[in-house]
Amino acid sequence: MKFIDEACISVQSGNGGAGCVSFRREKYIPRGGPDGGDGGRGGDVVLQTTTTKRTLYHLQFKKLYKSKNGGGGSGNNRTGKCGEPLAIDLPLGTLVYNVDSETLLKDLVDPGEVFVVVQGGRGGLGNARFKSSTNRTPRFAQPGELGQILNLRLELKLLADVGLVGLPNAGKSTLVSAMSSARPKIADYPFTTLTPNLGVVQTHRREPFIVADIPGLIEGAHKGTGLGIRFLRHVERTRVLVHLVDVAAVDPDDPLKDFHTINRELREYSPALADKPQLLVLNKMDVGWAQDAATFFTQAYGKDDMLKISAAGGSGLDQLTMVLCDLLDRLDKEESEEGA
Ligand SMILES: Nc1nc2c(ncn2[C@@H]2O[C@H](COP(=O)(O)OP(=O)(O)OP(=O)(O)O)[C@@H](O)[C@H]2O)c(=O)[nH]1
Ligand SMILES: [Mg+2]
Repeated sequence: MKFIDEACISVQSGNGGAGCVSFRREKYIPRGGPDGGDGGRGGDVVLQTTTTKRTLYHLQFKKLYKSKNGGGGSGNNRTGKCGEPLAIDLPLGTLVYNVDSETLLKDLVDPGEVFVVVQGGRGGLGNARFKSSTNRTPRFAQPGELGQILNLRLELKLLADVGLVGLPNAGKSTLVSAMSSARPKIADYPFTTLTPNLGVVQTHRREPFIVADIPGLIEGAHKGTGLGIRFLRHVERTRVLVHLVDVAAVDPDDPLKDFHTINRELREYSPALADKPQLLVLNKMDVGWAQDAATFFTQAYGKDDMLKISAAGGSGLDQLTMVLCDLLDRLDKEESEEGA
């Protein structure tokens, strides 16, 4: 299935049903008075989150989503039927914008969240409601209120705890597949990953956390080179970035080149993204010249606060998981203290 993270749709709520003009007609009850019932309410259009959808692909085929109109009132004071609401399923992390006013209407982040995006029109009042001492036989009723139309732009920003960034081929997908049960495509060429993948990491230390693997970034990504920019927004909401550096590709003459390229692209895209807590991880420590390359890197970097792993060989992964757990625990604590 295609990974679609933007969709434009229109939603229209149902019209309210018309109120009814009717008079009670029964044998032996002459001039029984007005008994026209009210119209039923039109159906709402609701947006609801579901964990079974991961993209906005299912919204590509239809543009207008309309709920049912309310039924008209009828004699004997019968109220019309309410129009059925229409529910649209959306993945977690969907932002809902009003296209015309360019305002954010809702950010759907919780599982099972329900948002009434347009309310159905109210039903019109039947003539029984207009009976008064001065008008005992009202011959009019209200029409139903019309439903509303809204043009929406839906934008998906994945919700993950950890975002993986790095050059193409750094081993991001290998790492996600080693840490979680996700099985993204892995291959020895750049741009293997074309769309983001999420993996759930199970640990005994804390509740599971989610890692997002996005396509590799290259120089000029913020200007649209490569694929990365389209997907950077999917790590915008992560709490921690893991910056994966391919140690096998470290250039002895300029060991920090790749590292700086990625950080520059992050900053150009969004300073907030660049300022996120970042964990530096050297990958492919199993290759022959990895130790030397790592030494070049550390010397140029000036400190040794990084992890060294082999995503393919499995070494250092337990430690990486532990460090991420600690970091997420710390952020949880900080957030709860700020909220208190
Ligand atoms: N020797 C070695 N090779 C690795 C390691 N991790 C990944 N690779 C290899 O590096 C290549 C690229 O791995 P991917 O996981 O596809 O890299 P990626 O960062 O997801 O690449 P893109 O999706 O193109 O951005 C594959 O051939 C992997 O087998 C490692 O720890 N050691
Ligand atoms: Mg990949």
